[in-house]
Amino acid sequence: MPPVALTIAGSDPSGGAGIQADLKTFHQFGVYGEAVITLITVQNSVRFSRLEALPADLVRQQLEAVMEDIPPAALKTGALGSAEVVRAVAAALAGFAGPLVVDPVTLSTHGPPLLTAGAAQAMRDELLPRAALVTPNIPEAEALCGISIGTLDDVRLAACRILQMGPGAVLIKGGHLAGDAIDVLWDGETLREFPAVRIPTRHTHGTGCTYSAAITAGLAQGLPLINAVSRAKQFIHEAIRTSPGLGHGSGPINHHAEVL
Ligand code: PXL
Repeated sequence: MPPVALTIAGSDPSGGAGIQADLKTFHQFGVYGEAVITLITVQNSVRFSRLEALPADLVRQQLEAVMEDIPPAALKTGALGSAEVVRAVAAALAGFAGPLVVDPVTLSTHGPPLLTAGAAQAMRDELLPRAALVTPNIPEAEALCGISIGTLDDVRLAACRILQMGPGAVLIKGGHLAGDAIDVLWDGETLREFPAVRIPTRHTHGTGCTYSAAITAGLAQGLPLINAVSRAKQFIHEAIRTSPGLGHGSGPINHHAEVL
């Protein structure tokens, strides 16, 4: 039987981010993908014009249906939308023993917040403590720990602060800083840095979703966290480098990139 991974996230109809990116990434890694939808967006590579959060009980029922029949080996959360959905997900996951990757998505590149302020608090309180890994980008790390991040030293400090919120490990992605994209992984014992040469491109839509999905796929396959992150980092670099050039704005990355 194939390894199974689940994403709990929002829909991006343009296919670059959210549920669509997660499923394509699971598939590319040879993992059977499941998807619980939390919210629906109206967007493309140029505009983001609407966001509808689904009722929390609808999210909970989707999750229960998946869990009682084909429970995943690993799962990730993406955009959750409301505090009610965050709480419903946390409650429904109470009996889940596998690794949970939390992508603390708060903002899309353009458009409204994908998480309300109350939902951000609920995520910190109820989801982060049970996460094996949390994967903020720089603005998300700043929002989580209240530190303004301008240097790699700031990133390391923020990683320490975020780890104190209870996850097993934190991966802060450096793509929003100047220079090379250096990601910092801290698990309380070992600090690992994953550098990659910056690729000059506007086609980076869905990078965060795809990255955390690639890590989740690796965990579903039984890879140690550090190996799952390292392989996902290579994949995401290659996916950005070979973006298909679709769309009139910030287009998608290449979900068909080679998995090493
Ligand atoms: O990349 C963050 C993200 C997550 N989930 C959905 C999105 C986006 C960004 O656009 O649309 C549904």
